[in-house]
Amino acid sequence: MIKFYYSGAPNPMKVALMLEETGLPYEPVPVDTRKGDQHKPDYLAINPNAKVPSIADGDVKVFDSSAILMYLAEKTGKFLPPKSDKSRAELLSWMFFISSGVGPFSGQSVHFRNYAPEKIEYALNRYMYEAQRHYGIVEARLAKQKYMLGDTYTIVDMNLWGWARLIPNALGETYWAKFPNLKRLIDEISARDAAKRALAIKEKHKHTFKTELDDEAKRAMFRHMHEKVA
Ligand SMILES: N[C@@H](CCC(=O)N[C@@H](CS)C(=O)NCC(=O)O)C(=O)O
Repeated sequence: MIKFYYSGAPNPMKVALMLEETGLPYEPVPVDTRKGDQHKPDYLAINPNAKVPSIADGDVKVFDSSAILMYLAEKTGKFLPPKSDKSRAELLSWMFFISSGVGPFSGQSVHFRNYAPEKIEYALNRYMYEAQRHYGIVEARLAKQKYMLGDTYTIVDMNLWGWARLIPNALGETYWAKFPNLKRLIDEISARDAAKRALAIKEKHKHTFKTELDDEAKRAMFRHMHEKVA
């Protein structure tokens, strides 16, 4: 059975959605990143990057959410576009666009808005601008078609759902108004039974995660605060 190393954060939740959509049997294993579980040697053997999510499928280990989505889609043959060079090129382009753009810029935007000890105007504007620019590109695409790759719901939509459903947190409450087509897609995905089950894994398995962002949590997740390298 697939072991799914997770927390309730955006990147693990898109993999939870895919696992639930495929119906593959899996065992969720909590990784409490606020307690530093991600740095334990046993976990680093699965994900040397010390982040969630990752999966172990027998002796196959996969880390990074987009890689896991691709792995599960190829394993099951589900939630992929129709087979053609053109579709595969679109799939790869949008998967990488999300993992190298949407995810990191949204994450940094949240970090500088909510967690940075000082409010640095330049960083706030830079990350907010880039996050919005990326969502704007997605919005223009979704104004013309139902899903990211056309008429079919695929892993690209799931990949987007991970971060985009948190737009009010990443960009501010008012920003949904700017991206009505993206909101339409995210609402549609959130209403799916698989998405509801994904977001309820914690409760279903009675897993608890630390919620306080105290010194232990900051040491585990924001290691740069304690190590000056620049
Ligand atoms: N590129 C990675 C990023 C993973 C990532 O940043 N995960 C966050 C949760 S969304 C995490 O593990 N945070 C804890 C930490 O940074 O220590 C992916 O897409 O899986």
